[in-house]
Order: sequence, then C-alpha cells, then structure tokens
Amino acid sequence: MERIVGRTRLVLVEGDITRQEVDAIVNAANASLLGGGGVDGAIHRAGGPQILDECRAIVARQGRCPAGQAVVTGGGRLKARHVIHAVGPVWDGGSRGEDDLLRSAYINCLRLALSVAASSVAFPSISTGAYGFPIERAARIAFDAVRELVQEPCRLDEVRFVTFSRGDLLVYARLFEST
Ligand code: AR6
Repeated sequence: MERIVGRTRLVLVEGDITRQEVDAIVNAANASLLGGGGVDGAIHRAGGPQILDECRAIVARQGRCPAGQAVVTGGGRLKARHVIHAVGPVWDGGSRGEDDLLRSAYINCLRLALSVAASSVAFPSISTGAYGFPIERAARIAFDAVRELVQEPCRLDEVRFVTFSRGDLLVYARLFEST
C-alpha cells in the first residue's frame, strides 16, 4: 500500500525489517543500546558485531539513550547502510507521557535519517512488542508524526512501515485508507 505526502512515498509492507533494501532501518532498542530481543535482536544478529561495537562507542561517549531519543550507526552486514536505534517508551497506562515520547522517537529518527542523507527509511512498530504500547494508538502516532514531517517537502523519497504480523498490517492499512 502506498500514499504520497509532499514528495515522499509512504509505503506499508508486512515483513522482516532486516531484509529491507532501504538506506536506513530503524531499530526498537532500549536505553542501554546493547541489544535485546525482538527486532533489536534480529537486527544485531543479521547485521553482525560491528553494530554493537558502534553502539558501545556511542554509550561510552554520551551515555545511555533515553526514551524518545535515537542514535545512528552503520548497517554492518545489512543491506541498509545505516541503523537508527530509537528508544521508545515502556507503556505504563498512557498518562505518563508515553504518546509524546513515542512521537519524539519517530521525529528524531527522521531527523537522523536526513542528517546522514538517507533517502529511504524503514520503521518497525516501535514500543508495541516487549514495551506493551497498544498497537492502534502507536500506529496512529507513528503515521501522524511521519506524515507531518514529510508534509513539508524534504529529501526523503520513501518512508516504509514494516509490520511483523497480519494484525498489525491491518491496523496500519486502516490508517493508510482513511487518509
Ligand atoms: N522485523 C520487523 N518487525 C519486527 C521484527 C523484525 N525482524 N521482529 C520483531 N518485530 P519489540 P519494543 C516487531 O519487542 O516493544 C527489545 O528487547 C514486533 O512484532 O522488538 O520497542 C529491546 O532491546 C513488534 O511489532 O520492541 C528493548 O528492550 C515490534 O517489532 C525492547 O525489546 C516492536 O517489538 C523494546 O521493545
């Protein structure tokens, strides 16, 4: 499924983010930046040890990465040249600033993608796995943040949402259809 916003193509697919042929893929990391399960584990496994080495160097330089923020490393063995490691909020009922932190994570990823001159970037559904953020609410925040940023024409040709289940795909598809 596709939508054009500004001069950017928004694309919805179901699949494995480690296999996407884009300039940058986003990782749903944690504040340690040292890897974990879910999409984080998959990216480090597929990309190899170079990504973890770079993450360690970043933490040594600037410390842990708080929720809402992101950092960028190379892509190691991945097809993507860059990995943007975003830390989403842990869901805690919804009244502890989770929405704003999730939105910041998406916006900061897009800014980092632009800063490394990526013209295509793929996102997983940040925070909706181990961190428990409800998928409908998260997808709406993700979609709105991306749409808002690319409304002003920018150098991003494509932003891809990569869902990992049919259920998540349908949630995003409803957003694409209603726009
Ligand atoms: N490609 C695309 N999406 C995936 C893949 C994949 N290969 N694998 C899982 N997903 P999660 P979070 C989906 O738990 O909620 C880690 O341990 C998954 O189905 O990976 O932000 C980190 O180190 C879900 O829809 O990330 C942190 O400690 C989405 O990716 C913590 O989990 C996000 O699920 C972060 O939790």
